[in-house]
Amino acid sequence: MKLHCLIARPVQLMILIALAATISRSQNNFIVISPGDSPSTILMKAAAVRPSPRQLAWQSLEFIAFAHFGMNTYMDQEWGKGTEDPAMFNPTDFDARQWVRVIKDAGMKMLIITAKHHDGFCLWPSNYTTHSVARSPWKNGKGDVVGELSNACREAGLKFGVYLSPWDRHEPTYGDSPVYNRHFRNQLRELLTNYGDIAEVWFDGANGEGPNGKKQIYDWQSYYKLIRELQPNAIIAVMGPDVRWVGTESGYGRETEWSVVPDIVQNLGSTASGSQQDVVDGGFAPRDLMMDDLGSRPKIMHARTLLWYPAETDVSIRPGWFYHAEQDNLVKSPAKLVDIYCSSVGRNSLLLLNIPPDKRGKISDSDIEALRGMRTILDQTFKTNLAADATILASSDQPGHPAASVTEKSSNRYWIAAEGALSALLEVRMPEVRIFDRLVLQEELRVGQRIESFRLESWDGTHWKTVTHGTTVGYKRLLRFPPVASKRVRLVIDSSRATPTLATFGLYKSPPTVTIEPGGGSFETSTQVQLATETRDASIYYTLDGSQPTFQSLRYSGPIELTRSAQIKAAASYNGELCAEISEAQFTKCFKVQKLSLEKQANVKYSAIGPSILIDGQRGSLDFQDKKWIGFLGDDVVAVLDLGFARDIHSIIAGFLQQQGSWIFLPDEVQFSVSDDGDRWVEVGARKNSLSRTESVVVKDYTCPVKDVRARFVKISAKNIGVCPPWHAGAGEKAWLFVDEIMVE
Ligand code: FUL
Repeated sequence: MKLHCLIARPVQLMILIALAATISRSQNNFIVISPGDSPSTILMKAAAVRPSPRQLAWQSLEFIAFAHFGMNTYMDQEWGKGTEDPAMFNPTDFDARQWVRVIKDAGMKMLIITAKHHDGFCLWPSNYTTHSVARSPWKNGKGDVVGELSNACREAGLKFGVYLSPWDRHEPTYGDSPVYNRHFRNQLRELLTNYGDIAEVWFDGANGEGPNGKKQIYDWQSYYKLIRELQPNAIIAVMGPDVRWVGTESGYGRETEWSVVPDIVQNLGSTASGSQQDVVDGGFAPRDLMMDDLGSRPKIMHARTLLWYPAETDVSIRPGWFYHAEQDNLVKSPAKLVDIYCSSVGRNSLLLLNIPPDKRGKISDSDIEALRGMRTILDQTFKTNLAADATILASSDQPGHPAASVTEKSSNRYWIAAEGALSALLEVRMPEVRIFDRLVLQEELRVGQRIESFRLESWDGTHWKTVTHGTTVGYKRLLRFPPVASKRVRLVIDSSRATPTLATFGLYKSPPTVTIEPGGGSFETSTQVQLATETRDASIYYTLDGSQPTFQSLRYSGPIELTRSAQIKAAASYNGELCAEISEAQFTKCFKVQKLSLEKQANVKYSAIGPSILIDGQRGSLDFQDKKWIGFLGDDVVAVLDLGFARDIHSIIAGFLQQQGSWIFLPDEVQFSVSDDGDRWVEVGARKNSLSRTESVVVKDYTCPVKDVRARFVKISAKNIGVCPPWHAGAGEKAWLFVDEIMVE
């Protein structure tokens, strides 16, 4: 038995190596699994699937922009009906170059415009419909958004792509399948012939007609054929064969993301075995793309075909895909955008970030500011690879592929372990102890995706300690961890589908952030707050009024004594630069509340941790889902606070939220009463709402100053508007009332 094993192993290895050599010569972005293939053959076949040249070029763009702009921008809606009057489309200050500047400055490499969304309104003067810019007052019907954008992109060296919605709620032929397919191809042809190079065609899967609506059978194959004929380098994304939707619109990709996935295309097996054509163009029909895992071992073992089908993560910088002034306060923060970047680009996916221009036809200031902040944090973090000058040792390598390749900046080389190795080790020796908290790895995709699990270890003088670990790497893997100080680290590749390769190894340090201690809360008379950074030679600048810290702000020199409510924002300054990541904490001066009771309980969906959230000193943000708000559907809020004993009261404050897009409205009126015994109440004031119900998202405090009032109990009664107003999408339905925080000073 033993002997058999000893003999069999090298023989098996040789067979596998021979097989690997045959497979690796195949340059296909798909491979057929034969019924008798063993698990190791299947793994090797998976590792041999390569991106097509257009997929490879697309992947290296990393970060690209989406712009949802069109009739919906002017109608203030997300999905138009197709009956909108073209006269509504009228940008007052359309500026394609401004879009391109903003997108380029943010580090994005392509712009994809919604040339036609579901409402059918075309942003170019299509010859096949009257529902377009040609019928709008903008530039007297002579304007062409697609034209101006494609020119501006070309001028600035940015790639250009188009979103053309197959679902068209305006086009009368929609539902008459062959006729509409012809119409759709005609429009596609216009876009693909009149606007220079098109790098990506984005087909969306939405079809909201419902069971009783028009049933249109899309002739996808004919669309793909036309694209390949007219723009052979264009990527066909989402409802297309080159790139798949990551499966969520949150901006967060999978921890384990394989670009090689099985059987996601119907009829692929038969198409592949019967021809040498570009198999992914045949019989395409995506299946469930929302699963947690699409391509790991258990998923590929029973596949008929494996293909290169990488993920694209689309997400909007705002809650909506289109611009709504109401959402100007809800733009994702720089830190959130960085988190999204690390969880998409950093998880083997491409990030497609939507920045919807406003009614002027320009990207709004709030979005520009968020993008700038994000770019600064990314630049400050990834400026210097701390392993760039390290000595790299590998468990093995191959001629022409030394370990040192992984830190070479502008070389095409990559490291590859010895033929047949399925695990490997890279040791990185830096000239001195360095502090790092980010790891960046890249596989060499020209030879496929192979690594299945890895870990980073650091040498603490006596032991190797695990710093972080992961599964897939692919195009890029970015991992964040608490700062580590060491001069020796090693990357242990525990498992790989074929000989491990690596094109990039990078260690980075994110700019220092400030910790605020305590992290916020309420206090009665005064409180002390301490600020610190993990880097000793960084200084700290801060503000107390919620404004952005600058070099002109207060410089931290010791504990801050607060005697008034404050919103602290702080940033570290390091190497002469102010770090873009801002820390913040809220401190509220108010009496300690012994007990708070609500006359009517909150709606179960928005009851947070319970009524005590209303007096925890932490204010609800502009995000109604932040678990700090308490929500009431159709009901009023009546809250009674027991201060424990009689206090001299100067003011009573209650905060409310308005976000009418989510059916949340400010109360019309809030009444404030006090009592000595919790039984007999005296009203001490009332505040009416002065803001319009159409007003954008706001948090509003209803403040009631009082004089010569001494009491133990305080009551706040806020009136829900009852039902959504007649002009609102939810007209006549129950309205929400959201409250947080209640403070008595
Ligand atoms: C979805 C569409 O319905 C949205 O409006 C948006 O265009 C998004 C990117 O795709 O399916």
